[in-house]
Amino acid sequence: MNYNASFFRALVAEKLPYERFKHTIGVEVWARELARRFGLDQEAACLAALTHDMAKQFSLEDQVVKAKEWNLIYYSEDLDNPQVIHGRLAAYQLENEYQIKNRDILNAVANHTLGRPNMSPLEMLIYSADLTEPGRDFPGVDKLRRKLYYDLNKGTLACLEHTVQYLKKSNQGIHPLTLLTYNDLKNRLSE
Ligand code: DGI
Ligand code: FE
Ligand code: FE
Repeated sequence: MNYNASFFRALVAEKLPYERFKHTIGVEVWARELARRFGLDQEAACLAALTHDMAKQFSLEDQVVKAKEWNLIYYSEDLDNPQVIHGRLAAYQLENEYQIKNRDILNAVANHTLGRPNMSPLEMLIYSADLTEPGRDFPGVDKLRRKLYYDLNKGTLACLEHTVQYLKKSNQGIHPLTLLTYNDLKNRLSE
């Protein structure tokens, strides 16, 4: 079996609810365009985009069970809002069930929700494309898209700023990795 973009496109079409599938295709299209723009591997970007939310085929309860079984709980805060762990589950599946060996793809999928310090260009691209794909609609999303298209680093920092502000406003706990990622990127860009 050739586990390429076509394979995963068909897999998520079958396994994910329609709205989630539509979001996934939106991330694929936008991630490919950004990869082209910044001279990154377009095939890798598509594969990461297509698979980033594939663990959402499992119920949240099952996600927690699998995350414990596969040793993918890294912070006690992961369990405060278990919505944040599905990327790690998908990366684990890609590596262990589908023999995907490209570490950058695995990292981009694993870290697409919270980021991590020292993200690679592909990791930043998937993190940001997830938030700003064509189907997303929230105040300021066009500004984020423009920033991103102009500059991947600054655009990603703007995406993190947006996320931190949004979580604060809606009184949700900010995960330590979100803060670490935000501070890391801010420091790297001011050097
Ligand atoms: O899977 P998606 O819906 O496409 O988007 P996502 O993977 O970026 O986010 C999944 C969920 O995680 C979403 O409900 C927002 C939430 N989230 C992201 N960062 C944080 C967070 N929740 C908390 N409490 N703290 C965070 O830092
Ligand atoms: Fe996600
Ligand atoms: Fe997503």
